[in-house]
Amino acid sequence: MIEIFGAGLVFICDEEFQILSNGGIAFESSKDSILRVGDYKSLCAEFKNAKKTFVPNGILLPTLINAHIHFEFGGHLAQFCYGDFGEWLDSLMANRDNVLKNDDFESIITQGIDEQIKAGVGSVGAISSYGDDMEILAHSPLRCVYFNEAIGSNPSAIDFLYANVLERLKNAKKLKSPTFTPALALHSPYSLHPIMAQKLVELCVSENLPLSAHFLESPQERQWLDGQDGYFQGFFKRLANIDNAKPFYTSQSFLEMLSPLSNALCLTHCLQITQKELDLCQNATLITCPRSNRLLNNAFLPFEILQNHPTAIGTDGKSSNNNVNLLDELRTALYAYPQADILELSKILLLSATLYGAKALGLNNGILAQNKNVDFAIFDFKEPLYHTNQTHQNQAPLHFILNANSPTHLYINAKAVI
Ligand code: MCF
Ligand code: FE
Repeated sequence: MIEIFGAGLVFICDEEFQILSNGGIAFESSKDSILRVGDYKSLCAEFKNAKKTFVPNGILLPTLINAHIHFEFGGHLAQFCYGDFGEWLDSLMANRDNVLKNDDFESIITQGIDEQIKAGVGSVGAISSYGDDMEILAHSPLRCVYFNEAIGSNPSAIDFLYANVLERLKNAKKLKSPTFTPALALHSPYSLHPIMAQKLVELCVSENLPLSAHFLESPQERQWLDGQDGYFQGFFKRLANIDNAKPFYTSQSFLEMLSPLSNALCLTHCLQITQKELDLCQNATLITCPRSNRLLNNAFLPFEILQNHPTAIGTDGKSSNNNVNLLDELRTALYAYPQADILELSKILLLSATLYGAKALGLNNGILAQNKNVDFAIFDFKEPLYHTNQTHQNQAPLHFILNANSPTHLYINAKAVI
């Protein structure tokens, strides 16, 4: 049977941010491929026997994509220190076990998943440091790119840590499905031995796995990679009793190591990135996590970068946020760039949560178009959001970010989740 869903406004989420009035999508029940996108009445005429749903005041758009989230830290409330990256990392190292060692671990992960679905998120880039959230995510309705994170700088522990990440990847591969993609993450240039990093990059190239890394997040990281001193000098002394530790990479050599990757490479945060470095990572999609960046580093990704380089958006984990609601994240971002035209910014942000999220994670969704996955949401409002400004531009993208709360319909993988 063919199903048609339509709404008063449809956000296609292509580069031009096309908006259809009274548009819709058609697909075959349980087949994860959009048949047609277009005018609702024309679709109904074409597929006469289809099952039809139309939401007059609704907005139909691709399910949102939370491109960077750590579900494992969902139990965190207020044990980590905010306002300075070094203080945050010290507090995380000191309290990590308490936060992770939670009797109710399973329900914490489930709550994080529910929070995604309730905010209209259909796909996530889940960074996992330990692997304990793997099964729950693989069996959840979410479409998940599951990044098994590698971390470790001490040469004597590398063999163990490398074997551990490979083991987690092997387990993730057993769970592979249309909605669960095994992948790898390199935690960051400051925390990862280059021998292990190099091997993992080669694995990603040969097996075509998505790769994610935290990159140039803090002034401390910049000072370490370029100046070889500052906070991380003390960090390695305290952590491993190393005198005169040296960074493993320069920012440039880290990017050069990633240059063979062509498929789904994401670099998260990048608050300190320069134009020269951006030129070196044309193969990557950036991911910004505005609230995490404000809390740990007192900064937002510069607007010029958001505007000129494809950038996805994520909530990061509760380890650096008050919740993992992507709509709240978009609202914060809307207020973070007062210099930008607010309607243009709204469109850029919605694309960061759809089109560019899909690019970052290597997914076949994030846009409403023929042959894309049947991943869509409808949000209903008590009145139409259509409103034009003096230049006759539809302000619905802005009003959507301000007012969207929870979808009335949510389909992932052609299945109704809400
Ligand atoms: O994205 C934020 C800030 N930057 C780095 N790491 C993390 C973030 N949120 C959680 N983390 C985790 C990371 O996955 O914190 C630990 C790792 O498990 C840091 S250990 C040096
Ligand atoms: Fe993170």
